[in-house]
Amino acid sequence: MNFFPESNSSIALEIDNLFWIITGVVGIATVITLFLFVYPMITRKKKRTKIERYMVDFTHKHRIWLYTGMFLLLMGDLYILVKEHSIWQRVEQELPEPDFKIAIVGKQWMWEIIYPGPDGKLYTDDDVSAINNLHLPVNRVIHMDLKALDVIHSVFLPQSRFKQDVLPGRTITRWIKLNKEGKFDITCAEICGLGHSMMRGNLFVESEEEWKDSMDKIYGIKK
Ligand SMILES: [Cu+2]
Repeated sequence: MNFFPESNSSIALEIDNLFWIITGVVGIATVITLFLFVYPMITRKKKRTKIERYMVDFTHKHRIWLYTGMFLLLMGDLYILVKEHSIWQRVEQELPEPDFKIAIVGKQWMWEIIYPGPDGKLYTDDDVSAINNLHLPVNRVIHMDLKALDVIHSVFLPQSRFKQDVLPGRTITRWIKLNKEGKFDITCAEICGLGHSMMRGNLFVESEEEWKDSMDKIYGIKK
């Protein structure tokens, strides 16, 4: 059984593994926490005076369990931190040299994709924009300048395990490398108004030739 949607990016499998690690650690932490609550309750002194009923009556044994439990919870947290660090470092902190650069602007209620135009440079006069359809080449490092025009949106590429909130007035540059050709989803993961559910786009991951053809069409170049 597949719990996740199919994956198409270089980091997807690691993110999925991280999901299971966190789910496992948090699951164990839940059991430990419940035990620490319930165990002192069922093993406490049965006959208590009125004052004792309002007191925490930890015995030495309870205390040992409590400290052991707290230690295990702390170790669980540290384990998650260690496991996620290298992925997070690569995904969020590093920006490998790009092969291609685009911008995505979220607005009520669509995604505007800005392509650099035939000169290959973003933010020049020949930039071309398209709505909701993003064409990218497979196995290339892509830089995406992510922005919002009006309210907070969130660029979510479920199959790429990529999600980034976008805020008006800010440009956030992230990178992605896609490793499977096909048609995938772009959605908004932040409630952004009445038309939020209409903010669906398509991500087309294409081979080098197909992608060049798509770009020529977008740029209106006739062959
Ligand atoms: Cu939105």
